[in-house]
Amino acid sequence: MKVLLVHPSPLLFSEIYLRLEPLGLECVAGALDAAGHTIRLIDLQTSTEDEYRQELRTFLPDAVGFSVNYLANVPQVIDLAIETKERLPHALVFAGGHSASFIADEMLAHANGGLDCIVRGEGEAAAVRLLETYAARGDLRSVPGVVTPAGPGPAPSLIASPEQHLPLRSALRRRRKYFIGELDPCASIELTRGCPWDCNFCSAWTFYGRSYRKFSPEAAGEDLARIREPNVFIVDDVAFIRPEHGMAIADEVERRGIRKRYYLETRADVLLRNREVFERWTRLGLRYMFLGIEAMDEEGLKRFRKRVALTENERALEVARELGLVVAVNIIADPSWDRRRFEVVRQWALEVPEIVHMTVATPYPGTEIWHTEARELTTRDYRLFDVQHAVLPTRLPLAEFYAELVKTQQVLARKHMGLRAAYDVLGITTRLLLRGQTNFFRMLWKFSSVYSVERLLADHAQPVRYQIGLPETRVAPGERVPPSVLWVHQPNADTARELAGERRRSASAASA
Ligand code: B12
Ligand code: SF4
Repeated sequence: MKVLLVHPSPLLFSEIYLRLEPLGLECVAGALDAAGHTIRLIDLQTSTEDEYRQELRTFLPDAVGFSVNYLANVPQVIDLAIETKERLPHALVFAGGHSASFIADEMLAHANGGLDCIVRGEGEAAAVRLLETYAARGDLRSVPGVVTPAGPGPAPSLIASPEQHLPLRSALRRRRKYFIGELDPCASIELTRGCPWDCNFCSAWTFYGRSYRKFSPEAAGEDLARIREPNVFIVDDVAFIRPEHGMAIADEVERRGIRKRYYLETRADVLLRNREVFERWTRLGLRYMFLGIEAMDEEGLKRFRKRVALTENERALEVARELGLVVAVNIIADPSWDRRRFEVVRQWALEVPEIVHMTVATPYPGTEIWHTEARELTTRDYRLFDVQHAVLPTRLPLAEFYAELVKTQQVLARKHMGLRAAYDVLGITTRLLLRGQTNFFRMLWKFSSVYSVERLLADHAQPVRYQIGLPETRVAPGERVPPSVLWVHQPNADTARELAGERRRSASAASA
């Protein structure tokens, strides 16, 4: 079958700091390719909707699959799905991905026949089964994870091994458009899948039923060796949780003589516990690290169920500095913040050498706070659920809240601009421009045109055609939301074992 896979357009956040390849879609492409299908992949982060229409006309796909990892992309995908169904009534039109998995029924209702089904959970095996079933004119509801307008099929099942089909990176054009900061161009890779923690604002763990699976060092080495780009973003939610795994991949990287520069994300307690692994990876090319700090006080950390102490965050920043890493951290601004809270963050951000990002606390489907948040949503426009807009009532008038947010973002951006001067001294921008890599350079100048109070307020004033549904299950703040309500993949024996092990390790690290 001819299959066209589509990643939607970028959102506010990725207009500035980074643009990354659609790895999940490439994984699905890898599995479909191995099953004998002809694949094309179009990424609307780097192509236009007109180019998409052109693909429909020239390629005439039998099936079109959209990736919906982000709620804010839902309206665009619904519109494109409806249009696709009109143009190619016999093609199977489906969607999958992180957000689609949490709001499958809702998306099918919005699309009103434009989408034949949603694939919940991991896409590799399910997409292959789906196309087989469609080709045989079977009932799509026989495929695990599939939800159709007529109802759901069996529950999604975790694939036996995520490394069975490596991502089909060759399906993606314009690869030089992907970058993060000065890591330009930059590819992405997975070394593990899932997260054993359970922060209440996050849906990474609820998607995978709190499971945590590792790619074998051989598969990780093989995938890395296939990457042509000199820079690599490791997409794992928490990198190098298990030190022996991080070391075994490092052995493999050394054995193969792979030399890249890396960006990864991890937690403060993992960095403190496995310092020697990160140290070794800095020798292999690790340059940038994102640490999920989230709050600047114990109370905030507790509120997010981060399971990390403030002192650990502080120590982890020191360790990262000692290792010579450039560290980015994120602080979550709550809509209840007043001017003073923003001012405290601004002061702190100026005092620390780290790159500081700020997002706005946003409950969204798949997270516990979606079910426990007592405050009423002030908007149900999917496009505003991008953690850059306030979707809960702000204590300050909205325009003033945004004025504080933008002022803070500006202070943080000026630090980036300061970095620009440093990069110039180091010749980084010149070198990149000489190689024709302009992504990083553009990013340095774009900031003020993207982050402005007027633009944020104008986003709230747009007409809303598709509204996000409200949670059916409400739970009191602090109470647990049952996995049957929250989780896409249900727990299995491996999950339970991994969790028990992680709790033991955390407890012994805390008492050490
Ligand atoms: C890399 C990444 C990004 C990249 C974007 C990458 C890209 N081009 O898609 C960047 C850094 C830009 C990014 C930004 C944001 N991200 Co992000 N991101 C991730 C991260 C860490 C990894 C994604 C990934 O590549 N995973 C590996 C691949 C293999 O998995 P996958 O994409 O989920 O794909 C699998 C399935 O979902 C499914 N699938 C996916 N697409 C399709 C399509 C079809 C047709 C089918 C059948 C199946 C299918 O099959 C795939 C293989 O099994 C995830 C966390 C995670 N663990 O997934 C968060 C995550 C997806 N991001 C999240 C969020 C909140 C954001 C932000 C809004 C805020 C932020 N500060 O992080 C921004 C804004 C996004 C935007 N578009 O502007 C949330 C999603 C929440 C939500 N429901 O909306 C996640 C889960 C992180 C979290 N901790 O909660 N992100
Ligand atoms: S915020 Fe990070 S540590 Fe917490 S559950 Fe999400 S991915 Fe895991």
